Amino acid sequence: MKQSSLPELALQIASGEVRVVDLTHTLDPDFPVIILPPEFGQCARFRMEEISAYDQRGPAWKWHNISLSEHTGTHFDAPSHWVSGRDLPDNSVDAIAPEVFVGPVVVIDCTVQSATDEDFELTPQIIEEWEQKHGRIAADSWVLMRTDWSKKSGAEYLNMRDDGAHSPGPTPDAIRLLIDQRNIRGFGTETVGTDAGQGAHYTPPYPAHFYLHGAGKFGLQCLANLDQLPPTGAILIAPPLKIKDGTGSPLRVLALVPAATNSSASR
Ligand code: 23J
Ligand code: MN
Repeated sequence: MKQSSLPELALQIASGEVRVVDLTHTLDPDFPVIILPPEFGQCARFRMEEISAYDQRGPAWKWHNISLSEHTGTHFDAPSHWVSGRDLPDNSVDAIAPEVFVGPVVVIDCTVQSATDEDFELTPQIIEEWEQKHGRIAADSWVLMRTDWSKKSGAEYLNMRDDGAHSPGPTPDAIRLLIDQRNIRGFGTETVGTDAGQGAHYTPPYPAHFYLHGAGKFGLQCLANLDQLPPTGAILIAPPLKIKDGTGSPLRVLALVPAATNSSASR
């Protein structure tokens, strides 16, 4: 058996040869959460209250109680989140095998199109053009849709109008291609959902959620710093909290990036 190269990896991280990139937004009460049509239950924002701060409530310590939704901030979606995945085995965050929380990631850069089209859709054709440049997406990869949407804040992030949110996302056919033809591990975005802002209007509604989770695949939303990732060659580390029967979880998402490939990151 080949000798483990883990000691080498530790040295590469220490020397900066392999960079650790944080793809996570800070948990902050001001960070927007998804707003569903008013007839549905709603997602809670992050909240934090002080228990003590080196004072009479606790003279030598500071700590907080926090509350939030499974789907607040940068977060992971498990198959049990959607009705299509409700009967799959091991479909909640506490039951998923830990080895799938570490794996290869590719990034499809849609920043140019998303800058001028707030409803930009990732299509099968764009995926196939990306593959002509960067190679076929390997099975069990994470696929991230880069839009630079993470650089927006406040009302511009959700971009709500009378007819709902306007933000980029995949077409149903693009998601089906990634699942049926490429057998990806999951799909991630910089926006508040894996679906486009107008995703409720597709059949089925929210097709990325419907097809991904029905196939036992995962989602990542509200990612940041995708501009620091190469199109291929990075490793994603994305373990959700171990919430009993949890449908998702806020988490710290990290990427291991070989320094040599930094220059191939677009921009
Ligand atoms: C519930 C209903 C629709 C959507 C979502 C949640 C999410 O985006 C989510 O955070 O998983 S689109
Ligand atoms: Mn979610």
